Amino acid sequence: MILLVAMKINPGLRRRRVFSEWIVFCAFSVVLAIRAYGAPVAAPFNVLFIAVDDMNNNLGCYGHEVVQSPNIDRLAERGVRFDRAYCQFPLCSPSRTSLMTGRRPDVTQVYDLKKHFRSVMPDVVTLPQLFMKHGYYAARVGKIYHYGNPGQIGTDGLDDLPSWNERINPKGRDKAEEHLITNHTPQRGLGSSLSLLKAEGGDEEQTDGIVATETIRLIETHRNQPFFIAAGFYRPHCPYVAPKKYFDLYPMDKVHVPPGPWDYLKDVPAPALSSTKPYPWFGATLEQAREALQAYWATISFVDAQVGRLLDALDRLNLSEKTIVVFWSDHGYHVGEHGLWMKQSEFENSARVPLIIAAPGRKAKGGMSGRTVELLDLYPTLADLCGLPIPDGLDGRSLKGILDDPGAAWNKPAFTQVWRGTFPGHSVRTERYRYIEWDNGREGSQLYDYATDSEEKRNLNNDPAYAQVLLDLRGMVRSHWASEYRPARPANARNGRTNGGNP
Ligand SMILES: [Ca+2]
Repeated sequence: MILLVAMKINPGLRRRRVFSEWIVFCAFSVVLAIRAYGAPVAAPFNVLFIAVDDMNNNLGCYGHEVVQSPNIDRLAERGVRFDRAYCQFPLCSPSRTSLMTGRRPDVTQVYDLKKHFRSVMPDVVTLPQLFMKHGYYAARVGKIYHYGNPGQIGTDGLDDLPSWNERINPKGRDKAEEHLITNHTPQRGLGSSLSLLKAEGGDEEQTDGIVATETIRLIETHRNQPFFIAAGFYRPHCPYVAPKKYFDLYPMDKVHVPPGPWDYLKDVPAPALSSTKPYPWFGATLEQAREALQAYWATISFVDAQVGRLLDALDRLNLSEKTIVVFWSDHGYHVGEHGLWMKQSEFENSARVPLIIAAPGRKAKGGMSGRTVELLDLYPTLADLCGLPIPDGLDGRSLKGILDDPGAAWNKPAFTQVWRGTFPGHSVRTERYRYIEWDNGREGSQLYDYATDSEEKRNLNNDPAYAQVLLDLRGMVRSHWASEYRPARPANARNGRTNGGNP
């Protein structure tokens, strides 16, 4: 108004001068507003935190030629797909605890499926708890912390009450129809079996369909306040139960399990393979293993469809530009490689996880990063992206720079550990190599060069050409675990049981 009056009084005033005076006027007004009302605050981002259980990288966006995952692929197009993302311990509870507290397993001392981190760290502030402390609504639907799967579906599992404002435990017809499941490994319980069901009925009757439905309901209800909402899916964890139509995506002539022989494994120390007993594939036949793989892929596509429902809901509610979406699996999953099935190995297919972050406002869209990142990096990353203070004591590092430039400099390798009864297995992954040692080397070691051996068929630990590489990597493992990450002895070390259960 003032400028319009000025132009009327002096029609010859130059346009540039009007513009500069307008800028001064706006700046002055902002200063007055700040003095009157305090600093302006940008609308905070929401977080949609999507967890899947036991999903490996058999996904379209990771280059798999058979598996159909159009919705997870769609999410990857919106953000960054991490090609070398690793869990800290390839078992449910230790991995999820590490991620949710931002601490390594030797800090949380959770190595099994029973111990709760609050018994060791009673006052630790978990990731959703941090968001709650800063005014967010935090809720989970389904499995975020450990949860016996399928045994504890419908309960709170090994949850952490201080982490949430609200929590929902779906239970679908898959629980009521467990008696219909075919178990190819009848000596094993459903939670660690090669078992499957081509289910009748629609997606929304299944537990994971209800996870999506309830998550969407929470988003709708809380869309006008900052939220951290976690959707924890139970599949593709066994038993591999999905509606029939998802099995039809994978005709058996497309389903192939590595048939062996595994002569190259004579150079591998025994603990490297002891996660699968009886060996191979828990004693299933080749045909049974193929059926299990078909079913595993069917459950991936089923979960993918539920992820699509969540993304559609964000679009419908105009929340996609205000909501950071994270997609992660708690660890990888063997489907026959090296004769192994499931997790708890230190090979790539057990330690590696799918990880996608789509963050509005970051520059990289549809990019792939080859940097070695860890699930425990998620805690500082989400705090950083949302402008929350990052607590002291976290072991991860923010990935924000990689979300702008997937090739950004990065010098942090990924560390993964397991237990074998009375001794640990420690490993480090760089962008080219993995080194593993069992009981600090007393039970053997492994070295792989992924530039020349992507399938881990040549253990190079005795190859003179790699002597210096081995020394360097061994030094990284030993310095990492020599000080603050000195391993505690797991409670079950005495009886030698670290496998099995319902991870
Ligand atoms: Ca798991």
